[in-house]
Amino acid sequence: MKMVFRWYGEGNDSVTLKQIKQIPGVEGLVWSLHDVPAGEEWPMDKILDYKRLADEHGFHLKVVESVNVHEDIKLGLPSRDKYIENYKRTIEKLAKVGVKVICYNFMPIFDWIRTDLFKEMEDGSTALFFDKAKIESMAAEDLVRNINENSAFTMPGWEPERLQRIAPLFEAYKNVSEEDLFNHLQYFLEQIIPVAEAHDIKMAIHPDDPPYSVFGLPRIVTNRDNIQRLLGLVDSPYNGITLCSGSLGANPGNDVAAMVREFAGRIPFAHIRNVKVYENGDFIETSHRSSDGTVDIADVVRAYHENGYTGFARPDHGRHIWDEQCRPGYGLYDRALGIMYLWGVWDALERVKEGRG
Ligand code: CS2
Ligand code: MN
Repeated sequence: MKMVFRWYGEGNDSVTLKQIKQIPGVEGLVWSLHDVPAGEEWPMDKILDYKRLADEHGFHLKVVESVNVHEDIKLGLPSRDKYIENYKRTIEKLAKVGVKVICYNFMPIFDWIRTDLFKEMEDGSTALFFDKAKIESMAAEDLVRNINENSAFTMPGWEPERLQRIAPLFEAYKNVSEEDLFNHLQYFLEQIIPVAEAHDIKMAIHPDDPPYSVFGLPRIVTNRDNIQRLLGLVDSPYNGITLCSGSLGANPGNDVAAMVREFAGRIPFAHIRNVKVYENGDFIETSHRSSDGTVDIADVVRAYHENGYTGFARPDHGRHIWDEQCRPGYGLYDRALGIMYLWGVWDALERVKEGRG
């Protein structure tokens, strides 16, 4: 398990590289060019600037999250081909700075969806929260406003400029079924995977968050059967998944540890975090500890360990604790605590394996 940490870039993150350097075992940054709109080719000079900065602090840049997929590709429009070409050029450029994994998602319009960015928990910390009934009765426009008014940072997937004209986007998806979305993903993968393979970069699709349809939009990266299907669309080790325990775990019907055991060879990137799901379908992001949430994180780590996992892993979202002012879900403290929990479980399993348990 190779530990990495998501960083949004200078001026775009409350956490500093110096702080990340002090978290045990973190070797690389999970990065992106957040100011390049989805569909555009990434400029080489900006990639090289990032590389210089990472080198100065002794971090590698092997994991990108995300190179976002243009909406026309997900919609299967004729204009998709030019965006796919741009995607290929970006892959070629990323190979030049040593990138090995590209995380992306195939969610229509939005990325993750939550109703509250800073929901107060019993212990006074705050965390990302999803109120199912509220979502079901809410207009998408109101949610966009709510999200953007409550965060000091622009969040990927919630860019106000892009979502200003949300009605035509919804209109465009009106007749797109899950089956169509699978076909559009297949078209994309058939073109992208050979390029990824030639440059030794693994593509790793992120599950939908939450893993079911919201606002009537189709969502396909939601459960074991669909993951198995998408891995078969192009059956190559370069067509992989970012197994996000928190996203998939928001549906208690998903057995995350079992998915790790089944798909281990196709998981170049692991997102490990916990989530507590309530009976009414609401959920809140908790600490990583198994007993704090619905996902048995210790067992998830055990599943990776059993498979001799050598891929990349990061703590995913964290709570906001100790009064930290940060990007929702991306503070320093709780993610650092999460890393130490992951190492604790991992190291204990290593001792047992070596017969020193
Ligand atoms: C997710 C996504 O893991 C996460 O933070 O909430 O934002 C994820 O980064 C993207 O869906 C990956 O493309
Ligand atoms: Mn994730």
